[in-house]
Amino acid sequence: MTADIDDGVSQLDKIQAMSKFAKELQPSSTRSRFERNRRAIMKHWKWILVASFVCGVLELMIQGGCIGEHVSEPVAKVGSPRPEMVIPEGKGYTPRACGLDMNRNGVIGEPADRLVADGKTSDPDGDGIDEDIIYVCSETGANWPNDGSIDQPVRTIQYALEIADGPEDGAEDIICISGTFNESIHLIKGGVPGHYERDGFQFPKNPTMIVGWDRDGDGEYPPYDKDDIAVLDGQNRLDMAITNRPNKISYFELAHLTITNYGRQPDNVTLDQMDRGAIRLSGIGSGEQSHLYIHDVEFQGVNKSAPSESATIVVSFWSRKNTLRHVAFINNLVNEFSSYCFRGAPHNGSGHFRFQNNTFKFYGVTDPNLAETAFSYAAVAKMWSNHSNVEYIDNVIDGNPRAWRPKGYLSGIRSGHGTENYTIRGNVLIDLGTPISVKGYAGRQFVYTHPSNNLRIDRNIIVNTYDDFRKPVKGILIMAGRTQNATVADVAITNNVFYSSSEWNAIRCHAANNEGPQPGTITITGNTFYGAFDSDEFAHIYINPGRRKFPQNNFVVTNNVFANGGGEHPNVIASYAPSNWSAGGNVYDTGGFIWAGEKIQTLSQWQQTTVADADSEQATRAIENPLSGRAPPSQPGRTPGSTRRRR
Ligand SMILES: [Ca+2]
Ligand SMILES: [Ca+2]
Ligand SMILES: [Ca+2]
Ligand SMILES: [Ca+2]
Repeated sequence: MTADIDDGVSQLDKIQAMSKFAKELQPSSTRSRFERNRRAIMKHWKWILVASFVCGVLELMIQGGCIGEHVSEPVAKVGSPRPEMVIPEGKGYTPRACGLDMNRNGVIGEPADRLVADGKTSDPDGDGIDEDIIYVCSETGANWPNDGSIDQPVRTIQYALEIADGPEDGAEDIICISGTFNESIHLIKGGVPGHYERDGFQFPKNPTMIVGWDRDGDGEYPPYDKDDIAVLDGQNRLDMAITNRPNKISYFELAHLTITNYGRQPDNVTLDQMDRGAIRLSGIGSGEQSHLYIHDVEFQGVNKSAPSESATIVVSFWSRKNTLRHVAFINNLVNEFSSYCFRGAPHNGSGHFRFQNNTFKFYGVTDPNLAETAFSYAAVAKMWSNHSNVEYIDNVIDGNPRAWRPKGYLSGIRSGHGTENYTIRGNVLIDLGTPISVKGYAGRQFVYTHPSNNLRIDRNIIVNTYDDFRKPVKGILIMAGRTQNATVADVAITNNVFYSSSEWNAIRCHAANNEGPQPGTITITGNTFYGAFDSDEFAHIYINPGRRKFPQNNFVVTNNVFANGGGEHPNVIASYAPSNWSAGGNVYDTGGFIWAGEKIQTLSQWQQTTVADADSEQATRAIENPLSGRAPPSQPGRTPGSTRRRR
């Protein structure tokens, strides 16, 4: 935490610059716009009535066929158009010629890393052992009697996996693919055990690989190199591209190809559980699968427009009683998917998962005749159970709601019950109903050995520009539980930027339980908040334990900037008075507060009531949408106009 705050020194200038810049470019805040609209309505109400009446008559005439075509279909509400957004550099997926680190030296894309699938190199990782390289071409290849050599490529990926001899000979099997394949494949044999470390993560050293073939030999791989084709196409009739279910292998790397048009068919009732999507990483039963690495893959239209269901998952972590360890998903595009991208309950001891530099874009159901549940409960990631050490770093998640109009919860990253040590850092989350949430309790059927704990949410940019979600938007949601083990303990929310052009709760905290003192601390430090509010139900920070008996009492709220674009509404709403409330160094909007249900109008009253925030100030700040392209690209908040910082 200290490091985060120290880093803030350099960030101070940025936020000051941003606030100043924002004032110049955005002289009229949403708040004054509301006021202008209200005054305009008061002034011209008679004319508005007349106009409404004329419009109503015209509409009746149109519907009755008096004017133009008869329109029988209801016209969908379009809502506000999406403003232009600029994604900061270094966030999300970037197509690249080579994302491989074949010589395992921690540097990606060197000349020495581009020898795999080049059609000639027999020892592409340079370890002195010739790998078992099998070439597959969907057009010119032929299965038996071809042997998969460069001169005799086989035709299908599944056949290549069948003739691969596995790890026992000490040479890993590398399948190089060229062409378009309409296959559902299952993995058969894993790689040679062993790993190497890069950026603090264990990657497989000698994995079984399925990799796009650099067929033109220029050192550039598909899908970046458009001259090389490597596509698995399910043609909207195949359920899954790659499954690890039957054999549950370890040491596997999938790279440089496209997976498209799998899953999705809504009426296929013959599907087995959790098998609709692109990849399933594990199976049922027992055991451990480790060192699974997926990178530089473009997932296009997997489960696109499929109804929301728990079995509809792009990359399934479903692993009943299995342990999954060292799973990395780096620099991939998941474009236009529905329901879940990652979902499952990685079993006890599972962990170190890394999701880094991926871009996710939702595209859910659009058939208005489907039940409301078909539009609900989608998430990029929903994982629960006793696993630990999960990182989401520099991803871009786009809810894309204007394209498909979600009705229910639309989530980014969900951390379920029993999870520990989650790091959610540097991500850009756009137009999601619940961008980030953490849960401690999920029903009586589960056993709880400890609370969900140590969630770090740092340096993310959370933006909402969609005003038509059915449920109020919550930037970060912390949920309640039943017991001290079935709840949420430590959560640190630091250096993030929250921005919504419609009303929301940037942080909504229900942390509490029914058994005894609530464990942990909620820390909210160094963030910038901008919210438009239309009522006292909404605030930047909303704290309410509901009916739970033991609410969270430990809060640290320091060095944040709160800007309120929507009127005289609260900065903070607390339905009770947390007994250990430590706050300071904040800049609050002039909108006031609610504490233990009582409205507080001024900062001095707030300071007296909470016995905190002595060095905070109350001021109006104009905050720019951080993705507008006009604001500095990265700008965690912190004490603008003041050098006072609290440690
Ligand atoms: Ca390298
Ligand atoms: Ca080798
Ligand atoms: Ca082998
Ligand atoms: Ca190439």
